[in-house]
Amino acid sequence: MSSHGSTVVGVVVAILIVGAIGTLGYYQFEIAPNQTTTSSSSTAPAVNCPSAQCANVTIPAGAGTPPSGYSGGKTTFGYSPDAITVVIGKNNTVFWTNDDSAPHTVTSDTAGMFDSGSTGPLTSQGGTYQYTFTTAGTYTYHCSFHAWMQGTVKVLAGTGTGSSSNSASSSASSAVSTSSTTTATST
Ligand SMILES: [Cu+2]
Repeated sequence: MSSHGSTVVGVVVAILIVGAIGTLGYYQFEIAPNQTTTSSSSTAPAVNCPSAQCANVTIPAGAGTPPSGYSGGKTTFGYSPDAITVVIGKNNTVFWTNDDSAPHTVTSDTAGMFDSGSTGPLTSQGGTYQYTFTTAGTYTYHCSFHAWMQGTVKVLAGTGTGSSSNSASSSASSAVSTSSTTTATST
């Protein structure tokens, strides 16, 4: 009677142990890999500025070599487009991408206003840099490595009053996150 009882207890304990191992195995092989995937994908997306909210400027391949016939001074070669016009509250974040193998910078001609830096993100192919202009005006910039590279950003004041432009910018920022998700998926 007592030996039969301890056999039953032993079987129950064995079932509990098998169940616990099975649960651990399920966790390691089914749940844990998903957590790994989640953490790696959160580091993956680079900053991508949606075209609807940004003005995009590309530094094309070959920009590090002077244009043919170059005889010094600044040219329209190196930033594409070299001159852009943006509107505050609409597309006043300018987003530069270096498609060239040579290092470049986006350096404001107004000292200290903005500068991607001589060791900054635009020194790598595929690197990006962005700056948001908040005051109307015309701003010129250059590449600190290549004398022929000169760009211009003309910033226009947005339309509407202060309070309505606030609501416009908050709806605009939700549009930013929506389309950056789209961009990350298509990349
Ligand atoms: Cu350059």
